[in-house]
Amino acid sequence: MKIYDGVIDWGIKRARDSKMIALGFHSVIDGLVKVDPQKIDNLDLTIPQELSALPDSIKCIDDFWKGLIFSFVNGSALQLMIDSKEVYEWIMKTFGTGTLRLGGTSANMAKGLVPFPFEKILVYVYPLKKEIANLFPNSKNLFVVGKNGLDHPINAYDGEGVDAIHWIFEFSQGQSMTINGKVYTCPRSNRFIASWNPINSKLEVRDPFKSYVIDRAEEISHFLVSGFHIMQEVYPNGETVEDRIDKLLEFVKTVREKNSEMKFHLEFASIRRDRVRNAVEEKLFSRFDSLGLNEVELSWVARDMGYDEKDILNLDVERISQIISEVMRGNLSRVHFHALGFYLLALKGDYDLESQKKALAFAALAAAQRAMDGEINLERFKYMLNISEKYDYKEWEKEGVHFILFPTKVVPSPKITVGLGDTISSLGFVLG
Ligand code: 8BR
Repeated sequence: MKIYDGVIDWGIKRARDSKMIALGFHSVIDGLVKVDPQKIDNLDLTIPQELSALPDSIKCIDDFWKGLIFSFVNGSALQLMIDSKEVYEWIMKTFGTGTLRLGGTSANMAKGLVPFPFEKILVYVYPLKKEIANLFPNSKNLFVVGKNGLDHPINAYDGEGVDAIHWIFEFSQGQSMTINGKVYTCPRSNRFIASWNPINSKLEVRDPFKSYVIDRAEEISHFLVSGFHIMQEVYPNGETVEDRIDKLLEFVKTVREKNSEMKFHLEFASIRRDRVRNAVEEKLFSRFDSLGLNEVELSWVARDMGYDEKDILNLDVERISQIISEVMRGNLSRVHFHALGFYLLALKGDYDLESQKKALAFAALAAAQRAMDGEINLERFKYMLNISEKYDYKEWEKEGVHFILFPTKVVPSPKITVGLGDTISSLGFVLG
């Protein structure tokens, strides 16, 4: 079976025939800072020996250093939320914003979808300041809701400033730093991410986006929701993550009442806080149509359900499909799991299997091409067809769930890998 045959033309036509696609609620500025260890030499700190000894968020300057040093010394990626305005101001004063880049799941998805002939990609950006507006691609099919309705972010921004930022502190293998008089060398190039985003950590759906989507629900076919990974368990005003998720559900319900055909996708991302993850699993899985996640994220879901996470991380397909089946006990009818080398798609009910498969193939070509070149270029998709797949295609049915194991194209030395999961999930969902 030739699973990639005719897929490029099919995807382009499918995109052309699309309606409006909405993306919320996580668009942010990434600030890239290349760490110069000479400048932060001779810190007087005790280095946390294990991950469990780290603070689960940054509440003081010492917490910030602990996170950064842990990442530096171990060469392992780490992301922590900043919970204190004083620390945010101190980082801004000490390091500045760094090099600004567009980030956040929704903005990444927007960037990955606008090169295709979709009619309208509507993205939620709050606060929409000049700095973030300027980072969006200059595409005719990209929109935010501004004061005068749909507009490109650059025509709709309101004021200037960097109110929300995800700092990415990058270090290189071989750099060294002196801590408590001892010299440490970074074993592997890596990054430490410190995120300041109190405005969006409540996952609030604000006007004018909110009323626009409710009023124009008929025009929207797909809605992709993300941003749970920056939520807090309890907010300073006493609200909890469960309260906030209930509010989101009210919005989803209102929109569904206006357009029962609209499909909702939940992009999981790295939700590290247990209570937040549990709230998403318990309250949202059964209320969305589609779910997208990678092996690390599914391993957490498995652990929350009482299974051994290692089976998932080792890509044991039988165990992966078992966990997915359990997750699909509610109304969730589509799960797109992605790993390096294959996707596993699970479907329940009324889906057009041919479209779903072609959408996976198109997503795989897009991910490979983006990995190879750094950004989407439709002209170069055809070259990805020559890469051979390492897994065998497989399709089966178990307990009412249809599974498709879909072999993907893997680029040997990728230029980028950040944001690939967002490209894969969003294309698979909107084209399928
Ligand atoms: P996340 O962003 O959710 O981690 O997903 C990353 C996905 O990108 C992987 O699951 C894999 O499918 C894809 N990917 C990676 Br990582 N490296 C790739 C490569 N070199 N070529 C093609 N796809 C890749």
